[in-house]
Amino acid sequence: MSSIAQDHITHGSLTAAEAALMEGLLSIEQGHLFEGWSPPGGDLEAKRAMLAQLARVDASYPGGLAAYVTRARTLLAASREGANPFEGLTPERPEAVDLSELDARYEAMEQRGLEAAAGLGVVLVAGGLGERLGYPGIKVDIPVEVTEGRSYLETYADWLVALGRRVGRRLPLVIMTSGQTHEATLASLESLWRQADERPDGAGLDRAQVTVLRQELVPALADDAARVALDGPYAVQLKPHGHGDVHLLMHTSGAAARLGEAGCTHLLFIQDTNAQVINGALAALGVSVDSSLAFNTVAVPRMGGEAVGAISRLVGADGALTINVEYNQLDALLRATVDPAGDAGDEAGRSPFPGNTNTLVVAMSAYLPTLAASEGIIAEFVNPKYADATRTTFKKPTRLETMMQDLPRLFGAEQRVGVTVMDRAWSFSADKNAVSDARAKAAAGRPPECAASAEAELYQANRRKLSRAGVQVAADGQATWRGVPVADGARVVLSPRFALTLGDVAARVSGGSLDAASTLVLDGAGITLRDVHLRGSAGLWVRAVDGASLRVEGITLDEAGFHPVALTEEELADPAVPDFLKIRGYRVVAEAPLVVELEEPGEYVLDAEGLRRLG
Ligand code: UGB
Repeated sequence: MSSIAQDHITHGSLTAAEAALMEGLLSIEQGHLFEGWSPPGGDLEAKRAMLAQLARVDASYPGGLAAYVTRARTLLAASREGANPFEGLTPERPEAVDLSELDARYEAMEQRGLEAAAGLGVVLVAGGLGERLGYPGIKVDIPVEVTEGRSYLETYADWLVALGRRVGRRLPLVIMTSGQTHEATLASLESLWRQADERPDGAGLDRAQVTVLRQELVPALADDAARVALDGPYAVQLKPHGHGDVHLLMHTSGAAARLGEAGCTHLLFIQDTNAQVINGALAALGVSVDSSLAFNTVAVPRMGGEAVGAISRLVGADGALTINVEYNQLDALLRATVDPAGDAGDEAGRSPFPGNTNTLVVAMSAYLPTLAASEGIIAEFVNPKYADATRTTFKKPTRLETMMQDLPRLFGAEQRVGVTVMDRAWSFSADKNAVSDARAKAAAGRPPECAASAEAELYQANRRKLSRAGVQVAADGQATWRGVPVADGARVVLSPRFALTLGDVAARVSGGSLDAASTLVLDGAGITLRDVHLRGSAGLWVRAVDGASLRVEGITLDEAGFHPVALTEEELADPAVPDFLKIRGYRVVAEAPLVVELEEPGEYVLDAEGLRRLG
């Protein structure tokens, strides 16, 4: 029993709750936390702050610090022994539904998803900071593209609102933040709600449909005995617990239960910087419904060695489990089982395993009982960096971590786990890397996953939608921004208000052509285009409130509309230039685009005679 702690407990300067917390900590061999304390009565404020920090963690973790430390000891013991979590399991390529082609089957799944969308809720994990991205703000605030400038959060909100209006139900959005992203995320939501209040058609995000859950940090562990790491004499070190916290919070906050009671049948889990998710989400939901999947991962072709999880079917003596094997574990697993070359991929560098995008469709019928049984603690793991071969001391403190995609580890055999493979640029193009890392990845033949590639692939996916609808779209070229090669072509922004499915695009656009340097922005449910030709760098920008129908037909534009301009070295070094431009290396300059903004419901036409109101 630590005498310093005991002196404080008996001294009487601490409250009963503080003394009880200390007793509890002593009972799980954490007395070292108080060895650096001054004698009772001194530094009372600092001591109370440390106890408050510990009390907050104790309250936010099911079973409190005792449960955390006990679990940590078990996991650290297994890790020290070098236990292989995949012992006895052999990875195989998983069965998957292949929706790589935007064909009739894809459209059927999309329609199936639309039919089920009234039961959909979206869960956005946005607690991560953009260390790798080197971006000063929160990632959801980054504009996905700089033609119209919608951010990731605005893009997700636009999609959810448009889908809700289509299916006649306000769809719920749950956002997980962390201490590092919470306040800024709330501020951005306030801005979205103000935008909604100003819209005459009410087509905006409503406060009532959003739940914000803030993930707490967990104690860092200094050594193999799971002693909590100190940060000076009066503070403990805390670290992120990982995005698997989303399940803990969905459970402990009651949000999952409330969504179930409100009629949610499926949850779509999405990451902070993957705007392409809205292209494939309905088709993925359709697959989940069509195949009665408890858990469905949207996956993409993966390159060997890529920092993307590999969806594998792990086969063992007592059955098989389709699960994500994280990129830092796959190589060892493959070498130990089926492939001495590890995660090298085939002669073209392709991995046999689909790549995890962390776009997950989870059926509430499986989710709710799993949360109840696990209290939301999903498959925690520990990954210490050992200081030496004894594997008892660490180079730096470690912590328990959990990943959202490990949920199926807790499923029973009756819960079907599936994978839906989609074309990569269509469904997944994240903004995760700073320009320097993106250049290196591109040079190594891997997706750069940066702001410029995310924007380029948003346009590319939209060009595909128009091309499928019969528009003559100039072939993709290539551009290079700050040394990162990206697809180049007409900059097309189709808001979710304009189209939610491939069928919507085909119903609203026919004929026409887009030159490679042209720009087209369509934002409104009542817009249709017929035989519209954009020549050269012409630009057409149409925004129409719900209730305003506009037929654009038989026009050819060849005025200089928009064009991208690379940032100069001076601009890249200029603090006045916004970071969201620097991380992509260019801005889009509007010269003389044809802009049509309809804020009054009614019937309009724009043709060779110009813009007219018909009714
Ligand atoms: N996130 C949180 O909300 N809280 C946290 O504590 C941590 C993260 P990263 P990661 O897309 O290619 C994932 O850091 O975890 C949010 C998959 O595991 O961007 O390294 C964060 O805000 C991997 O299999 O990615 O790798 C972000 O929205 C692969 O799919 C999300 O969680 C990889 O993503 C992901 O966090 C990928």
